[in-house]
Amino acid sequence: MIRKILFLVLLAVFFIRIQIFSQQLLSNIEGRNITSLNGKWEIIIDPFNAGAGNWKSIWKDQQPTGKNDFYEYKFDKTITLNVPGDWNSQKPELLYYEGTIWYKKTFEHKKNGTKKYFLCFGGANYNVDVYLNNEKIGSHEGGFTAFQFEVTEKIKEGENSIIVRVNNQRREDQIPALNFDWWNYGGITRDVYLAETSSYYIKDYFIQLKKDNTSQIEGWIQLAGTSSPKKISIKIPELKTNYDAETDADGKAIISIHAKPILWSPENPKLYDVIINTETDSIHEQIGFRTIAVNGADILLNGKPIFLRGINIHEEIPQRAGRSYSEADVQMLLGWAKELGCNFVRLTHYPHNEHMIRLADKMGILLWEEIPLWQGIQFSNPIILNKANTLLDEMIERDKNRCAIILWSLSNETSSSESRNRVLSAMAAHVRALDPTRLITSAINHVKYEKNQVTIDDSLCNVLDVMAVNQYLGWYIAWPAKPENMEWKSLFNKPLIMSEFGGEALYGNHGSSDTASSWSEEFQEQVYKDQLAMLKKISFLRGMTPWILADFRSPGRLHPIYQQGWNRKGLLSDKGLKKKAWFVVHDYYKELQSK
Ligand code: GCB
Repeated sequence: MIRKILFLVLLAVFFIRIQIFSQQLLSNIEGRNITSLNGKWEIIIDPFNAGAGNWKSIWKDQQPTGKNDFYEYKFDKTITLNVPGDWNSQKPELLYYEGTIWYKKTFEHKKNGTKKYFLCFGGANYNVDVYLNNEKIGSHEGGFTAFQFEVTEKIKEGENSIIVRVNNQRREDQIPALNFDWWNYGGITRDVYLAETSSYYIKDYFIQLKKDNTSQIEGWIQLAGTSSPKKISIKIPELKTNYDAETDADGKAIISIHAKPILWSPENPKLYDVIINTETDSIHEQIGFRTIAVNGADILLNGKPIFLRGINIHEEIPQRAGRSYSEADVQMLLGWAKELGCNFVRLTHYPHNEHMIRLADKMGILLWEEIPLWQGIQFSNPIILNKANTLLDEMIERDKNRCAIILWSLSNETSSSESRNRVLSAMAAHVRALDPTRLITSAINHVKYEKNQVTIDDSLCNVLDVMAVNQYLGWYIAWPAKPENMEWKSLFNKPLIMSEFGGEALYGNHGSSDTASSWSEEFQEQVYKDQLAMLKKISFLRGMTPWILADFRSPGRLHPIYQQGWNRKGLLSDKGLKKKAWFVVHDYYKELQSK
């Protein structure tokens, strides 16, 4: 009996995994033939999820047909939300909303029988069901990764209707789980497109410098919709390369191109036009070439040691108190990072929208990208590893050709346990198999404090390339000794990034520099001065990302005067104004740059 139950559980897990893995994204959506479905979508707010049952069945979008017929729902052109965009910042009554909203959009379509069509969502938080012309075409779980559905058979000539059910309720078996320190923005938060491809098409590709070799470009091109060999070519005009290859029975071609590109770096973010052609399809990309590696405690960019002058950024525009989603939004966020003197950004705590990653490539800002595996995760639940690996797949599938990204991060602040170690080690192996060219990290917060000594001893570091520690000495933890007398040790000969440190201050609030409850700019400034006094002495420190660029909304921040639903650890206020601590970091980064 027990064996039978075990078998059924395994079978269920296997099928869920198959369902989750059926994704596989068409990469570089904006480089395709696309029609935007952004704009106003009609909505129905459904806090009890009543429209998902047989009784109301909102996805059927039924209209009364006789005198005795009626339906207790209706999409209406006067009740709309903008897509992309979170719902919380668009209507006051949705500020704290956690539940279901149904979205509807109609669009005209001219069908070409020789083409294939894909409905592509950049992201929607958190659980989503998608219906095209009243038929379900798929589901997706996870608030920060892209998903797509092929709709070639279901799309019609003339008017089509998309209905999407989005539900952002927090649950303990989700990633993130019940608690997290940011706003649970719901909705279709990123761009939506209809993409058109030829019958066989370039689905995906991975084009990078070979690890540790700056004159060999390697990778693969994956076609879909064909099982016979097809010719492909890759042109990089500036490098005068024109590489021809043929796909195998799985539609894959391995590429290896001898070339000597100018190497991409923050100082010279050189991108090359790359054009991939098949007989029926063509894709244009911009790719930068660089290597990234570690050697003992050093991080090597293009073979040379680098110090990462970083900052943490949430995907939020504080002045609008809403999710960032556009090119203009990310220009502001990365513009601030540049002004601060950064060459590196930690994209907390989830994959940000694709505009962000592409702009970082252009601006020369190195990136750390992570999945929202943030405290309180149910590691002992067998479903969690599948969900985490799926998020890693989706993140890496979308961003693997962006040279700005040097670090994939597995998690943030997890406590050591048998199940945590097993899950995170399996995730690390999964990432290495997907992308052997980049480094792996994870932000830990369990270090050993003994008087003036701090020891990094979390065994998770064994599977990482770069250690990362979040610590709040001077804020959540009182200084056990003078900051300049603190000594850091590590059981591992690896580079360290101080991935979080800081304290809170309300902009414009002035007071004591030695009393945390003053919430003053002076206190926060002192935390930064003390932290730098300590950080400068850590011999294996190779980067830092203070917490955080700007104040951000978080429902758990309850102080009625100083917080009002905002985490106030920003170097910038919720209006984008510079607090005193900004200048401490800014001046230190300037000093580092002049060395
Ligand atoms: C942390 C978390 C971050 C929080 C921050 C804080 O350790 O990683 O998500 O926002 O502390 O402000 O407490």
